[in-house]
Amino acid sequence: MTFDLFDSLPQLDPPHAEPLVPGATVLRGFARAHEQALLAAVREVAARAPWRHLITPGGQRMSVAMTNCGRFGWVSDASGYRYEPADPLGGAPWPPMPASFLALARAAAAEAGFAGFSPDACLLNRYLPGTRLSLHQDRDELDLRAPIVSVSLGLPAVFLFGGLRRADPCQRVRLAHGDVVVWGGPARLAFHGIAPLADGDHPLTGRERINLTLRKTR
Ligand code: MD3
Ligand code: FE
Repeated sequence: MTFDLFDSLPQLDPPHAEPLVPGATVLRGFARAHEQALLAAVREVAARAPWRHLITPGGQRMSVAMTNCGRFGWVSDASGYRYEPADPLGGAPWPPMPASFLALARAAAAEAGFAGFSPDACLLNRYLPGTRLSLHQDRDELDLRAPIVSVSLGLPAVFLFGGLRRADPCQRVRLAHGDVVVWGGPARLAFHGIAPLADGDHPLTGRERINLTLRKTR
């Protein structure tokens, strides 16, 4: 008879890489070993730079709640989208990048073929049941050769992944707790979004999904 650790955890696959499209790699379960440290760091960031619903330049309140850490943070308001060194709520610098975020992002990027990734910003997104993120491109960073590393925590989501034109067809990819995705090369400017979050109850986050995106903004 054979027995290993995973036999006792039937719902968990061992971490493994799945190529998605050229330039994009899903590292299933890559963050699972660090879930407690990552979630504790998320709470520390949000204690200093609270979750908020940004307003798009077109005047819409975003359904996803956001905050940032690192040297720069992504903000949106009536004057547009940009990276700022300070939190517009209060004017203090964004909280420092937690060591756990940086180490995970660097390891994931290297695993996907982007050695030397050096993010200077992390956008944190919080989804509750029903929250969505409509199709968009991430193009506010100056160095588009650097990848973006995304970390999914808590409730699972359906990620929509299209092409370089908004009208291109979308693949639907399930992103679950602990999944890390590295988006670089030809995938870096692809349109993407998140379908409305289904209700659920995650053992570590309850009715929330948290996504971290680590970025090199300049
Ligand atoms: C593909 N976040 O913060 S992460 C975002 O789950 C964002 O919160 C989603 O899109 C989320 O901008 C998706 C996956 C992701 C992040 C950045 C990308 C995919 C990407 C940049 C380029 C291409
Ligand atoms: Fe995005």
